[in-house]
Amino acid sequence: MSKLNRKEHGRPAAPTRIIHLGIGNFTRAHQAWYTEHAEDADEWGIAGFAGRTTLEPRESPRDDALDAQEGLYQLCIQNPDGDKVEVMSSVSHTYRSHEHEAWTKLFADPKVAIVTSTITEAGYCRDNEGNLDLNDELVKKDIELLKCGDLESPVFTGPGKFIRGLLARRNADAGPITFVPCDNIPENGEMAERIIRQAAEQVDPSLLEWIDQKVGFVTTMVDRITPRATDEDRDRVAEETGIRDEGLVVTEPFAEWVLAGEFKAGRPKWETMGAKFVDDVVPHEMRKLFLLNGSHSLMAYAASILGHETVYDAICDERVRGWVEEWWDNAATQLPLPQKEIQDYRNALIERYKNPRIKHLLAQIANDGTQKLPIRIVPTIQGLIKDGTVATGATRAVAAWVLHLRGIGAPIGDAGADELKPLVSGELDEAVENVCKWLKIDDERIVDAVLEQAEELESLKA
Ligand code: CS2
Repeated sequence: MSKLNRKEHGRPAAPTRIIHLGIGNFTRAHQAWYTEHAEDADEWGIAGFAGRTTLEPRESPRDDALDAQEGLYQLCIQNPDGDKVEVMSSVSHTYRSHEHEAWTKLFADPKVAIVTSTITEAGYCRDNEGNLDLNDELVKKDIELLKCGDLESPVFTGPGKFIRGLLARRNADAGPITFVPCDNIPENGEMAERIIRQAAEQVDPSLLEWIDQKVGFVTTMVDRITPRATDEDRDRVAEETGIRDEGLVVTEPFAEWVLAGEFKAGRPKWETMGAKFVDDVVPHEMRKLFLLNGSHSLMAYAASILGHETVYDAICDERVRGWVEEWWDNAATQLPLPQKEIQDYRNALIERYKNPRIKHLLAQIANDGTQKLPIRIVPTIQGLIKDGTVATGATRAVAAWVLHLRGIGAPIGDAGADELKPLVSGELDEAVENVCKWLKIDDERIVDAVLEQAEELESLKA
């Protein structure tokens, strides 16, 4: 069985012009794939940094594999009728999260033009108001260190790393650069800008003026369903290609990328691969966040109570399908888009969910609900109650989440849930009230609907 290497399988590494923080499966299925096939791919290499915010460096077999394979990996696109496997070579180099020196050096390199990130909602270290969380111990630590002008010692948070990079870039007079966050967060460009500016203000206010002149922030909507690859996937693809790859990524055929904003130092021709550059990403973002991610979260909590394990199993159950359609009817009222476009997207989603070859675990989607519910589900509840309507498709997701927090359905994988556990341990009606309060929902009619649905869902437990 052969191993991946650039001489035999890929093209030579392109010069690094993009730094990516959070080089996980999603980026390798999405941004790296768009970059791989862009017309000017030979000019744009990605330096991929692991994004974990931990004090102890953590190694994973995937990181080792990518190092050994010179950044190459196989991308297996799972069409309903079979695999299409490609070797991806746009990641020119991979780094561990603790390779701080390499990070600083790359930021100081004038050739580098773009910083992309997928560090999840939590990685930007925001408080409940969406500002930089100045009470977070790691944020405090990073700020103290950077304040002293120390660009040598490690910093650990996303904002800390970005500021360290920008200080190094300013010191080197290396010119403009653009941040392109690729997380599922509404208006992620503005969000990153706010966080970076707030961090700069703490560390060195004179950096703000330099940021005004030199740093661009682009907002994006990203989409491609990317389940974690399993041993079974790795075995099957090894059989198909003769290459054993611990860094294998599996994904669906569909991909979408919509971007808005100014790239101050150039960018790859991603449009040649289908990326859309628009003036306003917000309607696209809301469409994806509510219809796709919202239905994902609903299924993750509600369908797992019925005993389903994957999105495919869930959507094939008529009862779950009905819940999803009801949620979509609610969410559609809040989208500033033509009904036809919404309906087409709903139809396409059903097809994507019904791809029998995508084993997308509900347990994977259920992670980090404290970050997801407030942006995926709650805005629709709040929007509809203004007209006196209780969005029962949306409240079901909240009801199922309350049960999830009480240990029913998919397991909890959410550091943020620690704060909620004591609030959900008593009687069900108290738990519902507390969770609604936490989600800033105070209308009695909504709280009652959540309780009723929680009781109903509990009775359906597999
Ligand atoms: C999912 C997303 O895990 C989740 O929360 O909803 O990862 C989803 O698969 C992607 O956003 C699809 O683009």
